[in-house]
Amino acid sequence: MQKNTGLIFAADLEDGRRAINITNEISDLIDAVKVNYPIILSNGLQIVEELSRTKEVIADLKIADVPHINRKICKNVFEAGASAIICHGFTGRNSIEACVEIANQMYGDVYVVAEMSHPDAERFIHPVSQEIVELASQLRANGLIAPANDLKRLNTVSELAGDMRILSPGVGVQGGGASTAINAGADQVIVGRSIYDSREPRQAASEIVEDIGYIQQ
Ligand code: NUP
Repeated sequence: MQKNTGLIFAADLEDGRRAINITNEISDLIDAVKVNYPIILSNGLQIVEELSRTKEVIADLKIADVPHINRKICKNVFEAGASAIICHGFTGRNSIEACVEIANQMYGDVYVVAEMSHPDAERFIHPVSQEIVELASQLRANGLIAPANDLKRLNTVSELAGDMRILSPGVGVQGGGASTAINAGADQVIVGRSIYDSREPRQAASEIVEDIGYIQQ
C-alpha cells in the first residue's frame, strides 16, 4: 500500500452500501480502506471485492489461530481481493509465519498487532509487545499496529520497528490525534467513527489529512 495522504478509513459499518458510498466519496483522501468483522459478517466476503474496486483493502481480522487455520483465513481474504491482512502476534512464530507465507504467495502484505488501543491492553499485550515486534521483524512482516492514543507505547514500537511500517488506530473517538501519532512514529493513521459518524464524512476526512500534513490540499 502506498503512503500518500496517510489516512486509512476503517469502514466498520454493517451497511455495506453506505461503506462503499463513503469510501467512494473520500477515495482521494485515503490510502486504503480497512474492513473488520462487522462489515464482513453483515455483507459477506464479497464486500472486500466490492471495496477493492475503489481502494486497496486491508482485512483487519486480527487473525489469531493455529497455523493451518491462519493459512485458510488468509487465502480466503486475499482471494476475495484484500491487499493486506492484520494478524495478532501473541500467537507466536508459527502462526504469524503462516500468514506471511500465504501473503507472499498472493502478493499481499501482513501487519502484526504489536500493541492495542483499548484500556486493558496495558495488561495483556503490552508485556509481550517487544517480543512481538522482534518476531514480526524476523518473519519479514510488512508492518505493525500500534496505538495513536498512547504515544509512549507507539513511540517504543516505532523505535523497535526498523523498516516495518506502523499503522495507528485510536484517533478521534478513542482520544488520539492524527499528527501527534505521526510525530510519535506512525506512518499512517486508521480512523473509523470520526469519519463515518460525522455529518460530513468528506470534511472530517479532509481535516484529518490536513492534520497529518503529508499532502497539501
Ligand atoms: O488496537 C487497535 N485498536 C483499534 O481500534 C487495533 C485495531 N485494529 N483497531 C481498529 O481500528 C478497530 O478494530 C477499528 O476498526 C478501528 C478504530 O475505529 P475508530 O475508533 O476510529 O472508530
